Amino acid sequence: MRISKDHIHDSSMNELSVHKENFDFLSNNLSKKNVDVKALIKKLSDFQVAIPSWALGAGGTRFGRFSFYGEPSSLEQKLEDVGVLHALTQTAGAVSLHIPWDVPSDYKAIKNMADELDIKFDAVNSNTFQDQKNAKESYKYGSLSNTSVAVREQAVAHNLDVIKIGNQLGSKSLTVWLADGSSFPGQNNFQTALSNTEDSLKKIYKQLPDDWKLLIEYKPYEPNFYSTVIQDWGTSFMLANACGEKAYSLVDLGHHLPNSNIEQIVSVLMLKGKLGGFHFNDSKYGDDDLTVGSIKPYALFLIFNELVYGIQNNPQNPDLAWMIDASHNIKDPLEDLIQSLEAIQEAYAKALLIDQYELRNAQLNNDVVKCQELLQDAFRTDVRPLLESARLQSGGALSPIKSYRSLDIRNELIKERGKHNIASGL
Ligand code: LRH
Ligand code: MN
Ligand code: MN
Repeated sequence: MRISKDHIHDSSMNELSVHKENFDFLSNNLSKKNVDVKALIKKLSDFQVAIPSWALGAGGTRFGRFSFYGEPSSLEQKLEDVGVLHALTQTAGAVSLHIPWDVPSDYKAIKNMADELDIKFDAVNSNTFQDQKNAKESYKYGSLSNTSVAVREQAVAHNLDVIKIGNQLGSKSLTVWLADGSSFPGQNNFQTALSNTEDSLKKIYKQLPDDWKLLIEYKPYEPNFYSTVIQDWGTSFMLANACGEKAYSLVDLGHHLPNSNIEQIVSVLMLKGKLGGFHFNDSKYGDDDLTVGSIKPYALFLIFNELVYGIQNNPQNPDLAWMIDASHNIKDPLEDLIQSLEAIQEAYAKALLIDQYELRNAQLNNDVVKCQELLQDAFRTDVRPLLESARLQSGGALSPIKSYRSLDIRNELIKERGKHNIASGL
């Protein structure tokens, strides 16, 4: 499924004059506040977020999955879907693969296809939370932390395979998320589990190409409900330090206990030069993987405030791998991802509007009210005309959701791919 630039352009024509009015109004106001609107739009256009291959089909829970049909059933079709997202939004210029869910059969063909669609291969993800077909050892009681040497060796070998696969595609980082932990008190020796994990990670790290990063993702619980080996940013930070300078922490927004101050975690990790990647989603209770910005948009804005500050002030921290890690089963997955991309750009744009100089002064003067005013003034600004303009300038749609619907993309996909339903296997 390819959408032409002309089709996208035509689908945006209806609302062009309204956009122009809104844009002029906003950019006049911002210019009065000395905001460089052009530079801001350029930053928005440059900000690309990777789409996880696993979010393109209908997600779900262990209680059920509902399909929207026309879902991708091969890596090629997943790339096509990312191509659709990127063509409409101009902000989804990368894909993140999960191995072994997405092993390419023809590397050259896949790379060519990605090049044509202007899509890069972001971090590759290993999977030692499921047993693989014909695997000798089981991960039922853990992978890199397992008490069995044979299981640990198998899990290390899998991660090395993932690096090899990623290398052939041009990926530059490996994300490791472990489900390892225990479900009942006494089941595990915490110290042994952590030491085994550190040893295993070091073995993987040793084989990491020089220009790669190892991203260590943490999560407090699930699927284990009593303890998780890499439970929080501190553990991930400790392991990253133990591995070496190419190892970093990865923050997934849904992987925190309720009310955690994620923006502070982001800030501390950037100060220490150890924030390597980001998984965006939103949540009400746990790792809900809901659409970005659908529940706590102000928290997302505060996180972006720290990211913007860190990008500007922490040269010790490398460029970040941005990725969405959200999927649900009651929305068309492509519409869901468009909404997430929009929410990310919106929070980023608002954070860029914060007058950092004024904020710094207000902080130094302990002017608490002014500090809050500065943040909330930026947050309350309707920045959508800036996002629209960034998209239009790059050949994207004024309103990606409206264009997606008016171009009838889901039905086109169903026509091409049939009513094959990967959710139920029908
Ligand atoms: C774990 C996680 C991790 C996995 C993905 C499928 O909850 O966030 O990033 O790779 O979900
Ligand atoms: Mn994640
Ligand atoms: Mn998760």
